Amino acid sequence: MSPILTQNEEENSSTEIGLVRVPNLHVHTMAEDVLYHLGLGTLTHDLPAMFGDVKFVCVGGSASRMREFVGILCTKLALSETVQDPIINLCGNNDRYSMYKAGPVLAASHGMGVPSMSILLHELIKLLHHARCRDVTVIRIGTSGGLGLEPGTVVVSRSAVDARFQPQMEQMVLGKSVVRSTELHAGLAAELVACGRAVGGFQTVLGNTMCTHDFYEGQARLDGAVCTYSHEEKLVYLRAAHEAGVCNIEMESSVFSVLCRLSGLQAGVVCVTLLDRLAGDQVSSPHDVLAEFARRPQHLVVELIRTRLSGLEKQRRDCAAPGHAAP
Ligand code: R2B
Ligand code: URA
Repeated sequence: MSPILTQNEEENSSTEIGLVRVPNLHVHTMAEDVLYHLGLGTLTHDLPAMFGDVKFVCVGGSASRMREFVGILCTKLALSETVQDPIINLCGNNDRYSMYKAGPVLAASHGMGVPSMSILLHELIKLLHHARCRDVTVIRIGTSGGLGLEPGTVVVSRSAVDARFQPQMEQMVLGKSVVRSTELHAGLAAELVACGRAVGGFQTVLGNTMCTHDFYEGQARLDGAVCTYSHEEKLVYLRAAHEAGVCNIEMESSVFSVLCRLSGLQAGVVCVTLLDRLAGDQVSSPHDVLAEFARRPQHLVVELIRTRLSGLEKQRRDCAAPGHAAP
């Protein structure tokens, strides 16, 4: 049975401009919301006080990379005063994910694959909603396999696509197939590309990102424990993906795009390529090379946040200037 909302609850649910939308009416009738995998809850934590000022959420696979990202943010954007030293993990008593905050930026790890990303995002979106955050931009920072690109190239995703190169994701809901769009925010993608070019030192390209449910057979690798196709068949598939506009392959962008779209969040995906999948399967570059590659999308996103924050600061100064008419 669908829950009946009072007019007040409906207004609270999503209609205020800029608030993060939770398009699940049941949530708005719950007396308490326990965000189990984040170790947080609406009755146990003051979410507006802890997270109400968040404007940017950056998510990436590993906890150590997201902690490193917050370190770079603090240095480059002078946000050190806004974080505890050492930087603490804000996920209470659950160690599935890690979350760090510096000023208006929240950084969280999402683990590997669609199910892990999905759980994090459901709870993160509700967290942003309960904290009454406004005008939030969400960016996935990650690694991927490239197609026909120099390793170390950064790909900004136009759209996440499925294994048939379609901008959609199929989810089973109550035993029925539901197909949802995985298009990403075009304006944000263009901004991210411009930031990559401004940072420089590496190539940044715009293209489609294929999201798979597996690293080995799902990504047409020959080096998994199980493989039922030939080298030629693998190449036919990867070349077809390339011709369909796929620039890179990873494992979370589809559900990331879907959930952010449905919650009205501006979302972007920025992944570095660790290897060219048309040339091989093994990720065999030395650790220091891979670590430097992994920092590239981080620097790009720091540049986006820097640009956006200085734009907001300018707006604030202009509004405060004598003679400025209130809108
Ligand atoms: C990129 O790298 C991981 C697999 O190695 C996966 O999380 C992804 O999307
Ligand atoms: N991550 C992936 O999902 N695939 C790769 O090939 C490399 C990193």
